[in-house]
Amino acid sequence: MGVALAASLLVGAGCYAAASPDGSGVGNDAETDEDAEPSEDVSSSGTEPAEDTSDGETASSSADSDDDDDPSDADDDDDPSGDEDPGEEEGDDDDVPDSDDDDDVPEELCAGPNKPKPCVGGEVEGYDCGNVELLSITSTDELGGGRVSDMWGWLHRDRRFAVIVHTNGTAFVEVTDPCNPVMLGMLPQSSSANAIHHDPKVWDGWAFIVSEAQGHGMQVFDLRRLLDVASPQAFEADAHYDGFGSAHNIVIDEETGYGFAVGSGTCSGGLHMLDLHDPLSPTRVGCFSQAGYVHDAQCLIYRGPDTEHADKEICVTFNGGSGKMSVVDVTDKSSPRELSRTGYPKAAYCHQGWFTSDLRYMFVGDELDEGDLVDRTRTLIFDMSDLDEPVLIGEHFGATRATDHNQYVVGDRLYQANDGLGLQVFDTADVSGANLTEVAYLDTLPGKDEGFDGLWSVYPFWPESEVIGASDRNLGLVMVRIVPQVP
Ligand SMILES: [Ca+2]
Ligand SMILES: [Ca+2]
Ligand SMILES: [Ca+2]
Ligand SMILES: [Ca+2]
Repeated sequence: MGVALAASLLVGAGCYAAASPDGSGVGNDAETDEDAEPSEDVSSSGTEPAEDTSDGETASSSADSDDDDDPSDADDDDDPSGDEDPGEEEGDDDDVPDSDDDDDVPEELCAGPNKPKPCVGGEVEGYDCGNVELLSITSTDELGGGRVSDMWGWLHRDRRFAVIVHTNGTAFVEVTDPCNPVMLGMLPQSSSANAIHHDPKVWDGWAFIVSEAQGHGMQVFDLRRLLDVASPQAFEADAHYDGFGSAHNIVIDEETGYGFAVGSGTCSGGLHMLDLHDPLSPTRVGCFSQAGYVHDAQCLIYRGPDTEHADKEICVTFNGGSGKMSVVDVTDKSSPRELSRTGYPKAAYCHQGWFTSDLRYMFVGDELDEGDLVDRTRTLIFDMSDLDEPVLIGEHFGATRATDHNQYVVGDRLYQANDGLGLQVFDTADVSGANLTEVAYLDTLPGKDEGFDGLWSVYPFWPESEVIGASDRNLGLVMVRIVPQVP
């Protein structure tokens, strides 16, 4: 079924489209599906990805810390962030030490029969590439669905899992051996309405899944159920929250355990705030509706340069068709305070964005500007040193008119899923000069860059952040390893 459904939905699947490009959250539910808007993900989690891209270590460290994911440790499992391990640097695992082989793949990365496929002469399996290895592709059929939208990840000790959503619901795939993924099962969506767009986030061993499907609400799934699955399962949700019907995204502050559904029919499409500490019974704790429809957001405890707001819980929201980004203090959920609302030239659809690791700068994508407003993929770069007055300091333009979609930061790397151009990884060392330097790429849509096909999102927050997952609308789950650059 996946296939047929997918095909039928294919067309306008951009993320944007539908949903109320005008910022009114209203449309969203309605449109939900098809073209519905913009998608994705935001999340907080990664937020803090402080470290650097490379360290394999984190993995272990985090692993131990959280073994069983208990509620308290919000971050350990999944998020990249917290732990920086001093010792580990970029170089270590991958590049430096191993002089042995040229592919630099630690043996343990892929113990199974399939091995990493190197990018040779700028190509791997027919896809243009640079500084990557293609580890695996799990097709939409294998995932049990049609067209894929977003994804997130989970780490349990040394085991890595992908939570990836498609037209039929959510698929869970173990990618501990990323060259030999294991499909564990599927959780069907909770609404019979069709929707291309679903959005999963993970916190503390639980997955929270929303959808543009009308009446979907939020599914809650205990990821620990995946730990001893012997064959693919047909799962049911552990709990369901019906305080809203459709929603475009669920954002989680992994440090605090608060969730923020956005683009729902409630709160004027703004932040529908949830206390997730009892995951089986999420509780609505507030609403931020002042800026109207919000497409995506990043929420975190703020430890950045604007000391006036130190240690406050801050959400930066990307407000879709209104073409603006808001900074909101949500520390008091019953009385959120909008600190600023900032526009930018040639705005069409303020889609998604992510802070640099030091919270000084913000990368923002506009999903619809590549129509008539700009002629190449644009990444807006804001100086956020004053949350009360962000300043646009520059724009980075890609080489083609590809539509940008989701982007995340880990360490000094910016990972972008740019639809028809696929995955692009940038070094952000000169972000203050508004310069991004591409260090790796994989074009998952050969022969075409424009439009709303190709890569929806990327998940770089597993501890070994050179091993990343990417969700491609047509291909499914794409596992990639970023390889060290040859100077
Ligand atoms: Ca999303
Ligand atoms: Ca754009
Ligand atoms: Ca300030
Ligand atoms: Ca392409």
